[in-house]
Amino acid sequence: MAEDEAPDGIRQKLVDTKQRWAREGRLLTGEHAPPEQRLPPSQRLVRDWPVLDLGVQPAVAEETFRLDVEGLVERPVTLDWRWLMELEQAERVNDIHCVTQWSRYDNRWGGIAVSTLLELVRPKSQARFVEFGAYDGYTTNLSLEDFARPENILAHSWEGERLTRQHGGPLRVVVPHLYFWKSTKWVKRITFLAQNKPGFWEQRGYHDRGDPWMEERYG
Ligand SMILES: Nc1nc2c(c(=O)[nH]1)N[C@H]1C(S)=C(S)[C@@H](COP(=O)(O)O)O[C@H]1N2
Ligand SMILES: [Mo]
Repeated sequence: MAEDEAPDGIRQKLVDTKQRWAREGRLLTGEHAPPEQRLPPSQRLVRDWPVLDLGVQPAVAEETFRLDVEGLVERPVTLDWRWLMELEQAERVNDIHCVTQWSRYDNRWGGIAVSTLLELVRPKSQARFVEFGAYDGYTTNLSLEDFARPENILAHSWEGERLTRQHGGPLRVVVPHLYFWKSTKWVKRITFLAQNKPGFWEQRGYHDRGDPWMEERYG
């Protein structure tokens, strides 16, 4: 698949709309807010949990699930479900901020802390960026610094239950300090890189970093 080609089966109309928003700078107020302000600018609080994806929700059974962690690491691994469950289990409670302007407070995640994954694979000193791949063909990118934050988790559970397929189960990434498009559902691959590699939305006009308090929606 070519780098900027869309994955199969996605809802192109939905992608076109969001891409147009980026071009037009929709939803932007130009406000900034200090991180102490819990609700970032132009966000509204919701109590339900909206589902957002490209229109494909891949069914991945725990038995066939594999996560490849590769690239500039001392120890590349392919984690199967059993291995994941043998790693130290962690919990994190944090807020979600989606670029489509909803935020949701106090989500309790269970899974493997990103710090645990980093200890296992040991990124080489040249590794400065991370690219994520998913079972639906989605990709996104982070700096290693943003990925290594202590609140980040590879989540298999939410509020004590297994994460549902619609929210990215069996395993998703959760990076709460950035807009939620940076949090890959149905994660399949984590690649450590020396250079930045923009992902699906980043190639379509969305910001490279996506800090909600700086309103880094588009870029
Ligand atoms: N694999 C994959 N991950 C993804 C997406 C996607 O389409 N595919 N959408 C992103 C976007 S834009 C958002 S807002 C969140 C939505 O997660 P949720 O459906 O659990 O709320 O997932 C992010 N991760
Ligand atoms: Mo989103």
